Amino acid sequence: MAIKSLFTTFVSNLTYMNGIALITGATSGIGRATALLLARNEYNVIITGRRDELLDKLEMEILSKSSAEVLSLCFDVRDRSAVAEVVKSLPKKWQAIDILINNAGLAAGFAPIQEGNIDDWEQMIDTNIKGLLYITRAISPGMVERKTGHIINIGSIAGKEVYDKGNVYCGTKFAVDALTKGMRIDLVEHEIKVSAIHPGMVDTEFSIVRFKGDKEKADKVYDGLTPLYDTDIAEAILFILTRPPHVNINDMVIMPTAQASAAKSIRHTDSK
Ligand code: NDP
Ligand code: 8X3
Repeated sequence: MAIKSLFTTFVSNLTYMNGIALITGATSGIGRATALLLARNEYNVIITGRRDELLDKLEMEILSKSSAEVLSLCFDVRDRSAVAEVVKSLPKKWQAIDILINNAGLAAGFAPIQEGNIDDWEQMIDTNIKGLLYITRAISPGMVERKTGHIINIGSIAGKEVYDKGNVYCGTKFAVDALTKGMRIDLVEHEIKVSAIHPGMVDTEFSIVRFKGDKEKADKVYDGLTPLYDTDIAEAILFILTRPPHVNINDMVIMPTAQASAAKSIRHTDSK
């Protein structure tokens, strides 16, 4: 652990561990798996999301499976004043956030541009781009002040390649890719690392959300292939976080072996 981080942990009065990680979108999927893995690897975790009961459940699970300390914060990343207020009102011992995992996000709908639902577009833009910015704007000044920090943005293969009917979701993830590069340029002089992970298909609640609860449509996305699991991405996050101080992983694209690109995957059909 870097001396700087040791100091941060000492002044924050939290039990000495690897630092404090705030994970947005920890109630499900990649965020949830990441919170559990980081807690098991001696990070204290701040878990966030809109579903209070799932935060409570995860908090209990973390406490039962690790010696990490946990703080649950229930808020909507789209609510600019709520984000600012939540960060401003952090209990003293949780204020020195070392790691920010910008994970909260979603795809809503799957339609060609001429038929797209504008409310869906706004939800994706407000969550995936503006929400990520609100959180980053609230937390990065503390990192700058302490001259330490690591921000990991969860982009997507949809931020590297545009696919059929992906339009606005892809647009938001291309924005995450650009913002990651911009943040890294702005924060390098403050010794803050900025990384991004761009996964292909991961079997989470993502497709159920995209298809608005239609489980049959959601299941079809992963039919006949082995997708990534949330733990695969959590492990990559831990790998990125545990590189030595002089190494930063700028960008990581992680795909299921069966998915060569956003649009090309191989599927095995049941011959029976
Ligand atoms: P899940 O739907 O399982 O998890 C999404 C998380 O985001 C939930 O915890 C949800 O919490 C949170 N979230 C969504 N909207 C908001 C909001 N307005 N305010 C606060 N939290 C919010 O999906 P994944 O785990 O797959 O998604 C995580 C990230 O990974 C997303 O950014 C997604 O775009 C990206 N990704 C996913 C891929 C996949 O195939 N699954 C592939 C590539 C990238 P709650 O509902 O409680 O608010
Ligand atoms: C999620 C992966 O390919 O459905 O970001 O866009 S994909």
